[in-house]
Amino acid sequence: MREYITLSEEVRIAQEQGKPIVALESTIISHGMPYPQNVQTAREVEQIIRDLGAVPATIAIVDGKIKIGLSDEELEMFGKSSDVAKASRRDLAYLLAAKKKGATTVAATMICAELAGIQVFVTGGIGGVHRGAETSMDISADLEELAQTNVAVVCAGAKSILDLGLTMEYLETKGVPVMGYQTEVLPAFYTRSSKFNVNFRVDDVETIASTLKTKWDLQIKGGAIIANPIPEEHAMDEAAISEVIEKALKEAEEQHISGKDVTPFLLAKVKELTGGKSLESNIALVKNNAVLGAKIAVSLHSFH
Ligand code: PSU
Ligand code: MN
Repeated sequence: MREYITLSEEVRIAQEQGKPIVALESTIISHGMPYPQNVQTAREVEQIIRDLGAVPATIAIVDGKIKIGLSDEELEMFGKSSDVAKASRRDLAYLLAAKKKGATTVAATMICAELAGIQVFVTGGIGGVHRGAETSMDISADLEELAQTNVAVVCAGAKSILDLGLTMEYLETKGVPVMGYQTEVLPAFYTRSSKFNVNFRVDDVETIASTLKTKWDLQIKGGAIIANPIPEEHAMDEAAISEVIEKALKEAEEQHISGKDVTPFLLAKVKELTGGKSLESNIALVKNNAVLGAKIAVSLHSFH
């Protein structure tokens, strides 16, 4: 196992000293935001985590290794390169064996984090059940991963490019708890609310951490979602974002986009149609999630 994993110096020392570590994904850098904002955001998110007493570990596939913690040069490379594959569960083994570059999705980052003994992972939004999945069968591997891999995912909910109701049903079937941080309703990434409720409203970090500890103590396998609404001042107008998403979905259908290209296509369209506003929101919500994730990691760590 160890032969496939390379820890950065910072992460290696953190593990030796028994410090709390927070995993971060790389698809958000390579496929989620434009350069240079992607690299700048990645660095700022890492610093937020350090300032709160945890250690960041951005995860990616390079040179036949799972890198847990990226150097400045690697971050820059992932932010700039156009030849980085989107790496989900099914892609990991091949990308490692073929020594190709891979930016890990939520599913793949969870796998790698668990291998490295990291329990908390911060991102923007998760994949889910796509609209029309009853015929397309397009359901993100992120959901199945949440069902089986013991990593908590802090996110701002899921974008309404997905069917949020079906996504919640799927998570319920798989026994994945969705906790809302200081909210009863499932946030929808760019907006603070949706038509759906979370399973549990939790107002304090300690209860989130002790819920995770209890779940894993009981060996109830799988992760958990901690849904953290975007800060009010950065939220987008609900009607405006819905219109953009409808347009993006229509274009995806017209162009017969399928498979792993669906999510990146929709994300790129939404960005194109909203201009800078959605990028600004995206950056703000990831930073907000980093604050919460670092606090959860520190709290969870205090039980050890
Ligand atoms: N949703 C977002 N931003 C993202 C993604 C999803 O709002 O960057 C990325 C994440 O890496 C997620 C992946 O794990 O897309 C899901 O892709 P798919 O639907 O193909 O599983
Ligand atoms: Mn898909």
